[in-house]
Amino acid sequence: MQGVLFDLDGVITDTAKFHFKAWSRLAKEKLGVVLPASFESDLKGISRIDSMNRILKFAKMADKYSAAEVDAMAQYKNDLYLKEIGKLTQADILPGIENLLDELAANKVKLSVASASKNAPFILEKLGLRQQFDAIADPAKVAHGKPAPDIFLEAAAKINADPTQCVGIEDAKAGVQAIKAAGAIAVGVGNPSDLAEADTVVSSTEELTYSVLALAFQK
Ligand code: G16
Ligand code: MG
Repeated sequence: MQGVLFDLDGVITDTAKFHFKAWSRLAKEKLGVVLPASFESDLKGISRIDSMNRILKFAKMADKYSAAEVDAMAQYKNDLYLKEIGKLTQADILPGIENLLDELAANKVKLSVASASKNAPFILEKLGLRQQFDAIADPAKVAHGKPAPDIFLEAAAKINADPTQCVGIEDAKAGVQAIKAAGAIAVGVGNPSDLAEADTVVSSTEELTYSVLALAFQK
């Protein structure tokens, strides 16, 4: 196992609730619609602009706005979101993650972030974890979002690792598909029926240990 490629939202910290709060406010204020609760999980791992387009489709306003107007709405959502994540601290790191990062570093495994979020460096800084990672893949530099493999391939390349020698960790179905498409070993966090394509599934981040990842890798 040369490297571990981490999803951020749902694996390192839970930002989905803040994304949902910001999207809900945008949808209400600018589009006059209430987003159903299912959008919180449906938008996991989906890029900002793709999320915006899904919301416009839900509001039946897909063709109503120009590209510049859609961008401005996505920017408004991001401003709301930034206010929320500005409050993150070390206490918001999901259980077991700090221990896992220490164990991996002690075993000389390189650590890279494969998040769809352009805010990943800021979030890691707020959590006090920025220095623990060897690299953060830039989602602005990849052509296709999850479930395409691009962000995981970029995350592996940034630590000079062969993707087939890496384990990827994801909480979203599209993310697990992206890991598999990149040729890496997929460890899912969550419900096994949602993440059936993963090589190994654990129910919570607390169960993520070096030995669980090493076993998944050897499978
Ligand atoms: C995260 C979230 C998505 C969000 C995306 C882009 O993905 O799960 O809901 O839309 O990032 O975020 P931003 O607007 O901050 O660029 P991941 O890949 O970390 O699970
Ligand atoms: Mg995620």
